[in-house]
Parts: sequence; C-alpha cells; structure tokens
Amino acid sequence: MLSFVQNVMSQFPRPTTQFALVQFSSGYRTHFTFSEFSRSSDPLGLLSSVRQLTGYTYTASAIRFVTNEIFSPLRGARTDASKILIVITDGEKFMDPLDYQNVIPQAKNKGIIRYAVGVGSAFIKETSWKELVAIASAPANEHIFRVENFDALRDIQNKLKEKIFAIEGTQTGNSSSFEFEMSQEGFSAVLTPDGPVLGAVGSFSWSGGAFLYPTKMPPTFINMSQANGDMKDSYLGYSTELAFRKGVQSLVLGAPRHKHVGKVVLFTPSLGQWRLKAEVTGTQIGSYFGASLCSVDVDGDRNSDLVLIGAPHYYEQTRGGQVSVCPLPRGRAGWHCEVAVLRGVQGHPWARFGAALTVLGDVNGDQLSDVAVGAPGEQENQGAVYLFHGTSSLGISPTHSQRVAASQLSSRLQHFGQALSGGQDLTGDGLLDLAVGAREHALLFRTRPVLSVEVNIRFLPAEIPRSVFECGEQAASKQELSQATICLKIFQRPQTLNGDLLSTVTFDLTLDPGRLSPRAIFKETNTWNLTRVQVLGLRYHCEEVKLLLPACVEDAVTPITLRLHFSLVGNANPSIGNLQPMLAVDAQRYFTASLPFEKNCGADHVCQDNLGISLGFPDIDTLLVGSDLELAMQVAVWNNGEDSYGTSVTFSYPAGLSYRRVTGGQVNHPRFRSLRLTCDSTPGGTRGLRTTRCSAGHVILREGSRIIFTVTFDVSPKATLGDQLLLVASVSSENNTPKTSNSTFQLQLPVKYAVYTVISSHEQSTKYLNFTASGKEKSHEAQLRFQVNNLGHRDLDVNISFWVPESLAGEDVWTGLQVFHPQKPSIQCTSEKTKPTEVNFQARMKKNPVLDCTLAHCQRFRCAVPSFGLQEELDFTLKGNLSFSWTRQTQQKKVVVLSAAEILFDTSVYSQLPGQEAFLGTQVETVLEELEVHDPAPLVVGSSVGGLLLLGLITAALRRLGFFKRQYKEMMEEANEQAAAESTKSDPEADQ
Ligand SMILES: [Ca+2]
Ligand SMILES: [Ca+2]
Ligand SMILES: [Ca+2]
Ligand SMILES: [Ca+2]
Repeated sequence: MLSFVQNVMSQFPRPTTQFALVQFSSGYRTHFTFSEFSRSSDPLGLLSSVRQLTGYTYTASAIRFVTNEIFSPLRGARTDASKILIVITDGEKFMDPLDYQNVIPQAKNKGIIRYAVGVGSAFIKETSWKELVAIASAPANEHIFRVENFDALRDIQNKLKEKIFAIEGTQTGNSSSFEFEMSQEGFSAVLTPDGPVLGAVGSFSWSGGAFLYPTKMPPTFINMSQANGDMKDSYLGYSTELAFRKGVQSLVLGAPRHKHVGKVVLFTPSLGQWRLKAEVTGTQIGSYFGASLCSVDVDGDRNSDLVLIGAPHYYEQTRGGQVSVCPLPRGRAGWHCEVAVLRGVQGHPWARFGAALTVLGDVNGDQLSDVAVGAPGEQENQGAVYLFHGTSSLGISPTHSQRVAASQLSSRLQHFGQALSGGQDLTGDGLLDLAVGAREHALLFRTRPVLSVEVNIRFLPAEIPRSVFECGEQAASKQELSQATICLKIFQRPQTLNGDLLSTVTFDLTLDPGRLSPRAIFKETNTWNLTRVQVLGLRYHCEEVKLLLPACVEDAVTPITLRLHFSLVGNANPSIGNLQPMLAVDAQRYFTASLPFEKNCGADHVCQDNLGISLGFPDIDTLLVGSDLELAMQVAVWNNGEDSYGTSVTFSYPAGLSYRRVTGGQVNHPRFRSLRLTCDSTPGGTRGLRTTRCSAGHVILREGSRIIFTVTFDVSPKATLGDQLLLVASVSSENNTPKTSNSTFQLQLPVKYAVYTVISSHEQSTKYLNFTASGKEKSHEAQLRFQVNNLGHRDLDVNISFWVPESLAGEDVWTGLQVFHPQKPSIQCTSEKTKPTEVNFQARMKKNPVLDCTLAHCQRFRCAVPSFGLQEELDFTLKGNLSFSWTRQTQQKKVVVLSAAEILFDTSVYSQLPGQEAFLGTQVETVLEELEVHDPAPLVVGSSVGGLLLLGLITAALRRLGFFKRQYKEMMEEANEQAAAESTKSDPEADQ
C-alpha cells in the first residue's frame, strides 16, 4: 500500500504536482498537507511515519474532512490547480454517521476529481460496487479501479498515472526538465473577452500551449495533455484564433508541426477549465497545416461559421500552399475540412499561399463576409494577396475574385502578404480597409462603395389598342403605340456612407430583342435601339420613351418586349478620397418588360372563337395504292366567333400514309392573302394512327376568317388500308373554347390496290404439227405452256383461266387435256365446257382458217391462286392430244388452233394499272398442216444438179479474181517444205 502511494508520488514532478495524504478509519490522520509536501526537502520521506489505523470505516466522513480541510489554501492547496482525490479503501463504509450524498456534492462543487480504488474481495459484491460509484466522479468506469489485494495495486498505477496526466497535462519527472523556459510566449496572440491569449510554442520542449491572462486573476496555461498522444515538437500555439457559437467562445490553436503533418485543436471552457473539444489534422508532411488560422462569420449573425486553416508549405507541382475551409464542428461530430480548399494561381510552387489570413468584412455588397489570403512567396518573394468571397451556403467561394500582386504596385516590395489585417475602417470614411504587411512596408488598401440598383418598367397604355395594330386595306403608317417609363433606384450596399455618390449611368434600350424584324421602334431614334446616358445620385429616377408601330404586324399575339441593359460607372468622390463607386458584381444588368396587344374579345374579355373545318379530295374518288403515290387533301378552316389565338389543325390518318407537305395557305384577310403554315408530325400515334399538327403561328384568326390550304401525304405502295381510308381533322385554338360538331371533320375515301401481273405463253408451247392426208396418224401429243408473274408490291388473290378448243361439229380437236402447275400445290383448277357462239364455222374459216372458242366447243380451266406472292413466277402446262381429222371439215390444208389464257381478279379490291390491260391475257397459236406425199427421187436429183451448178458458179468467180494464180502457188510451196521437214525428222528413228 505504502509503496503504491510512493510510486504514484514519484511519477509526478514537483512543483507542478503537490500531494497530501490522509489515512482514515473511525477517525482520520493527516500524514502531510500540501504545504508540508511542498516545503519538504524529501517528500517521499514523509511516508516513513505512516502506520495503519484500526477501527470502523468512516469513508464519507473522511471525504468531507479532506474536501473541507485538506483542499484548502490554508493547507497549501492552489486554487487554480486541478484537484484530484484518490480514495483507497479495503471495505464498505461501516458505522459512519454520514452518507455519501452528504459529502460528494461538496467535493463536486470544489471541482475535485475523485478516483475510487477498492482493494480486496469485499468489492466483488454489487452493493460495494455501488459504493465505489457513489464516491467516484462520472463516468464510473473511468474513475474506479478494483484490485484483489494491496500487492496488486502496482498493476493500476500506470493507468492511474495516465488518467491524472490527462487532467494535469504535465510531464513525467523522467523527461526533459524544460517547462516554460523556452516558451516564446507571444509568438501568436488573440484578444478574448476574458483577456488576451498568448501562444507559447516552446513550452514543454516545444509541445507548446497558450496562456490566457484573465483580469485580476493568475494566468491559465492551456495545452494538450500527453494522453492525447505525443505533443513534443508540435508547436501548439503557433497560431491562435477565437471562434464564437451561441455566445460560447472557443479557442483555436494551431500546432503546425504535430507529427510533421500539423494539427489544429479547438478548446471550449467547461467548469472553469479549457477542454479539448475537437481537432483536425493535416494531410501532407511538412505542409505546416495550422500555421495560420482565421475564423469567419460569413452571414454576420455573430456565430462563427468556419475556420480557415492555412498550410503555407503544402506542396503541389505548380503552386505552393493552400487554405482549408473547415466548418466549425457541431455537436459530437468530428471536425472535417473536406468542404473546399482555396488555392493561388498556377506557376508559383513556392508561393506560401495561406501564410496570412484575414476577414475583410463584406466588400462586394452581398452582405456576406469576404476574406483575404496572403501568398508572400509568389514571384520570387515579391508576394501577392488574394480576395475570396463568402457564399450564401456559409462557405467561401474557391475561386478568387481578385489577386493583387506586389509587382503591380512597386518593384521594391518583398514578401507582400506576409501579414494581413482586415475588417476595419482605418481611414474613417465608412468603408472597410485592408492592411497588408511586406518586408519593411505596410500597405493600406481601401474598398470602393458598392452600388445596387432596382428597376421598374411601366407602359401607358398598358396594352396596344386594336385601333393601332389592326391593319385595314390602307394601313396608317407609324402609329403611336405606348409610352414606357423606366424607373430606377440606386443605393449603396450595405449603406455605410451619408453623402451622395454620383455615377454615370447608361441605359441601352432594345425593342423585340432576338427577333429578326422587331415590330416596334422608338420615336426618338426611329429604330429599335435607344441609348441614354445620365449622371445620377443615390435616388429614384425615371426615364420616358415613346414607342411607335411602323407597319402592320403579322404577330399580334406575342407581346412586344422592351429590354433595358443597364451599366454604371462611378464618378470619383472627393469626400472619400476620390474613390469611385462601382456596381455590385452580382447586380442585375438586364431587365425586360412586355407590352401586350389588346384582344378583340368583346366586353367580357374572354375570347370565344367558333371554329369549323372541312376536308375534300379534289383530284380523285378512289385511292389506288401502288399507283397513286401522293394524296392531296384540301382543308378549309373558318372562324365564326371572336378572335381565335394559336389556331391549329390536327390530322389523324393511318400509318400507310405519311405527311409530305403543306401548300397554298390562303386567308381572306385584307392585308395577308397568303399564309405560312407549319406542320409537325408525331411518329407512331395510338392504334397505328399517325397525327400531324399544322398551325399558322402567331396569326390571329379574326371573326369571319377563312383559311384554305392543301396537305399532301405520301402513300406507301405497300400500304394496307382496307377498303376505305378514314381521315379525321379537328381544329382547336389556345382560346380553349369548347369544341363543336363543326370543329371535327371525318372523310372517307374508297381504296383499291394496283395489280401488276403479266401472263405470257412459253416458247415450249407446241407451235406446229403436220400430218399426212392418208391419215395413218390420227392425233399427236401436244402442250400449251404459260408463265405468270406478279411484279407488284403485294400478294394477290387471282384466278387464271385457259380456253382450249375441244371439238368442232362433234369431231375431237384437243383430247385428254390436263393442267400441271408444279410450284404451288395450293392451286385448285376446275374445268367446264363452253359452247360456240357462231354456227357457220365453214364460212368463217374459209376467210380466216383460225379455230377459236367462238367456233368450237371449248374446255375452260379455271385455276384459283389464293396467295400469289410478290415477285413470284408460276408455270402452267396444259398437255393433251391434238387430233387432225377434224380439219377436213374446214376444207383447208393449214389451220390454226387458237387457245387463250387470262388473269382474273376481284375488281372491287384490285385495279389493273391503267394502260397495262394487255398484260392480263395471252393467246397461243398451234398450226396444223396437211402434207402431200411425193416420190422422193426427183427431189434428190434436183438437189444434186442444183448443187453442182452452184459450185461451178463460185469457182468461176474465184478464178476471175486471180485466186488460183496466187494462192495455189503458195499452197504448193508450203506443202513441199512440210514434206521435207517430216522426212528429216524421221531419220533418227530410222537409225534406231
Ligand atoms: Ca454566422
Ligand atoms: Ca461579400
Ligand atoms: Ca476606410
Ligand atoms: Ca367574349
């Protein structure tokens, strides 16, 4: 037990830590007081007289005794020192007349931090644990220790030591003995409501700290305890700053060398002590994060919003130094600086941007505080100062608004921006100033008064009368439209000056800006532009301009726009040292006002139009798809009611059609005969319908107006539209008058589809047969072949018919006929017989020996092709026997049998392309000829004589041309040479 006390005492150096020791049982014995401890030359020797007391355990009474008697200045207790009571007990309170609730509040009031150490098995019970909790400060687990026996006390002495260090912030006796000897107090300074705070960076071996000097009180040393990590060489107090939130001040101290990356800590007062509330560390080694600090109340509500933390040695390749924008930590949340970083311009790696920081106050007139940052190393240590504006989100804009380089001011300046002081009016002119430190120089910068402007534009009359803009047959020129009054008020923001501030104001007025041809002009200039310049003070001022309408306007719907571009140049003001006021950077410079046209809508000012529409197809009565590639529709729209605004027509039509163009817009207006209409199509409407909307733009459809125009659609040759085309058109307007039956029109048009098919007879059809009159051969096999092509754009449902003569006056012509169609099994053919229409075939055939179905009984084949595919080719072959004997009835040696083929289709659905009817039918002629049988010999002889005679004639001709003379000689020579060559060639073979 005693060795525990001895160890604890030796852990803490004198004189910063003082001890007193009291032993208790039923009574108490003071072994030594704080005065005796501090006076003693051998403090540990004071323990030698301690003997253990016996009796009851009056723990509560003992605590009251120590609280009142020992922690007393009379006994050497220092009022400003932290007070720590360590109660070591081996049993529960017993027979004590006092309770803990009688004594602990007193100890609490005196700020005594209490540790309870329970020794022995007694403290395993819950009741005895509660007793330790009653003694110890909260939280209990931080202030209570339990050990098995006195020997085990040594296990807790290190823990206890750390906790006490955390309170005391002192160093152990083993480390360096430097305390305040090298503290460099005053390295930084800030004035607090309680008194000045001076940074003492060198205290405790450069751990650092700061002294607060309250009035009429001894100074307080504020630093970080060793429990927060090794602070050695941190330079805490290198910078000091004060922040306020809800009336509570916080002290912000920078420690730029903490663990080489730097740290900033924030202390708040609590129970008469400065306690660590938050801390934030730097990110780059050697950056000197925390070398400069600046707390900013951006919105001026007396609560600091953020702290700027400079890291002037932060290294980037192109710029050196940066400033972190760190919103003050709220509640228990940690302190973070990820919001924004301020940087200087590129090209200055040794700029030391952030070496100095200051609040400027609001210099740009937006009521938000602005800041300045020094970069004394820029341009080889000439230096520069940057201005950054506060933002409405209580931050700082990361883009600087101004950079003042020393080189702009004087070539002699060095380290310009090493020190900054802003936020005050040093010249007494009501305007904030900024003091900038440079080597051997201090410079004072003044801010200019910032002006704002409010603008109001009125028209009289407030709308353009109809009598002015409605053009009759003879339009009057240059009618007076209205008078515009432009009023403005210039004021200082914020208002800090009493006198007037003059500035030269330029008004640039434009009518209908952005319009190709503005509708109105200024009377003064005869154009749509007008510029006036005035010297104005801080007061209300109005300008008046007259507007004219030079010609008839087509667009009397969109109001006429008047735009003001406002610019201001401040005049030098002698009362503020010739400073020129300026317009706020964010001030509005463009203002617009609208002058509407009067509407012609009766006394109720509600425009009720009464629109009607009708449609017609002037050119056609049936649409032939595949032939008609365009469909023109005439549209008539009229208005029988009050003025109609934004009138438009919407067409809906099937997808096989597509909008092509609109033409010929005509209106019965005295001034505008022709009308430009624009149409927009909506692709893929509902239920396969398409819509197109056409409008006349800004033209007002007056009462009694009538517009006629033509809308043309493309018709796809592949379109399938059924048998009727339905077109629906409706007219509407922005008046939103309820629709009437006249405002919608439906039009139907019959639809047919173009057929483009060709039937032709094939080469392989039997064209010619002969026979002998002897009649050995009664008939011969023969065939008729046809080819059918679908060259159109769609599948067809057609019939192919063939007519073939079958008999003449009871004698067979064609027999055993069959139809073959190899490609399509789906084709069904039927046959029927037809009768001749003319009885006297002999007379007819004498004139013209052709047997067709008007003379013969015929067989008609009808083949149904339900789906004749596009670009398909079908072959039909009719095979049978053609008899000869019937020809005798005709008394002709040579007769023609005529067969026919034809394509037939439903003409209510299909229509042949005009002029192509010939392709729908064809005929095949089969010639039958009776041959005379002759003796073949005379023919052969006749042929031979004829042949010899011909040869003789040719020979005679060639001789006359000298052919034989020349050619024969050459031929003979060639023949000889060849014969000689062959004989030499054959010699070697002979040798073998
Ligand atoms: Ca604020
Ligand atoms: Ca501002
Ligand atoms: Ca000033
Ligand atoms: Ca009306």
